Amino acid sequence: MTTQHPTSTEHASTGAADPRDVDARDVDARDPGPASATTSTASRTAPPARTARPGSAIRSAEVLVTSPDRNFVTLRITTEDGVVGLGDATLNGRELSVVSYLRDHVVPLLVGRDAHRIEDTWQFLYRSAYWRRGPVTMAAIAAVDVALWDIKARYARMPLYQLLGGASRNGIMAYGHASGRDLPELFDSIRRHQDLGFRSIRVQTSVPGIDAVYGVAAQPSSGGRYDYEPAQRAPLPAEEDWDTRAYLRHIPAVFEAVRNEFGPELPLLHDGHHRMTPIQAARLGKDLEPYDLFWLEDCTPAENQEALRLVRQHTTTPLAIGEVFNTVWDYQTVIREQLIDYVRSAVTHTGGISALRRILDFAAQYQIKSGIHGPTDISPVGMAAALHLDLAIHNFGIQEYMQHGARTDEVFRQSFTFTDGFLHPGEQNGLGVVYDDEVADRFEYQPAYLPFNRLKDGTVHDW
Ligand code: EZ4
Ligand code: CO
Repeated sequence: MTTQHPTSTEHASTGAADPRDVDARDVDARDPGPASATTSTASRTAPPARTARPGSAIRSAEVLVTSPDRNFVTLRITTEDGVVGLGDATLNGRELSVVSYLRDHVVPLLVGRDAHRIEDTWQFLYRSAYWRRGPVTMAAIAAVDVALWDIKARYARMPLYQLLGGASRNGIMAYGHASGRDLPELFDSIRRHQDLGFRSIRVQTSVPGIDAVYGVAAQPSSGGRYDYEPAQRAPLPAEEDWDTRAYLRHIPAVFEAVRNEFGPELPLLHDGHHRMTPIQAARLGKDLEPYDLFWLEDCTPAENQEALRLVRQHTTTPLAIGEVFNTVWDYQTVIREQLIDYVRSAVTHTGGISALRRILDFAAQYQIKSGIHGPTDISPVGMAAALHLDLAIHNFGIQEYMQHGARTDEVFRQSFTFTDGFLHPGEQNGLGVVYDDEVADRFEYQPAYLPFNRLKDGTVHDW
């Protein structure tokens, strides 16, 4: 798979300035205004969404695939004015499905539409497909939605968060991923994250009796990256092990040791990654109460929202869920019944900024806060979208932040900052991300899979 960007060379940029903003600066002069928009609409048979403002009509939509440190799928939309917007469409381990959904079924619908009509385009893509929801569909819609928000903010010559209502805070508290095979490695990892500036830390460890487990990074001694990247470039998925009883015995002691070492203040998080039954999750939540977790994430498989009722009855450990959810419907029971404390959806996997904002506004009525998903499989474009939303919403909780590799940062030139544990999307117009085709083209798509789990007797288990 190669990238598709026929106009890439004319957009190539080497300096810090974004050439798309130069395009945007002249927009007012070319904008024909409402009168000519009416004329234009009347003179054509196409629906109004396609023709209302000729300058902001979508000229091209390109699906870009690159694999600097891992695979990323990006949608780039360009208007007749030459204003460019980016959207992240990366679905870890299933990347090419979204490429096809976009290229074969969505791009032909976009060309000629008015880029300003974000809500109309969202509803059109959601409803006209007839087949609703699902990670592939919603990642594709998210990419369009985010690219159109990027474009609108570039036309407005504002950072995107200004269009979402402006800043509700000065900075975005981020948590990092510490892990270790044993306590000394784990403590070392937590200290390294503190040195990087993180003030909140997710803790994952190996479990005695389990050979390979989710969330434990390659350690510096083994020469690998210090944070955790689960997808592996290989023709087949890696097999990991699971034993819930061993896990439930081990984890509380780990958190006791971490609290003793790092004191009561440090916010600590943990990811159960959908592996427990409701009663097992209830027990873990209870056992972890003395260690005052910021949250316990994905304690049960997320398809059954009602499972959280049982967990909730038994524990005051705050619960976070939703990284594999796609729409507000996946949250209906857990939000309305106040079964969770944090919404984990990514902008990228849940229909974009428009849709996640709706979910978070619904959550706000129940004092439920955001905890937007931010692993390395969310591209810098998806992360930027999350940061603009984080800054603007009132019910912000925390933002997950796994730093991307240096090659990824070369492909996606970004404006965000990370200072003393707080992220900020920066003040560039739009999302503040520029896609460098020349660098991206050096890294071809490589098949990669997430691992899966088997129990000791060979049974496939939730990963
Ligand atoms: O396993 O993003 O909370 N973070 C996570 C991630 C997910 C990956 C899957 O693509 O659970 O590490
Ligand atoms: Co998770």
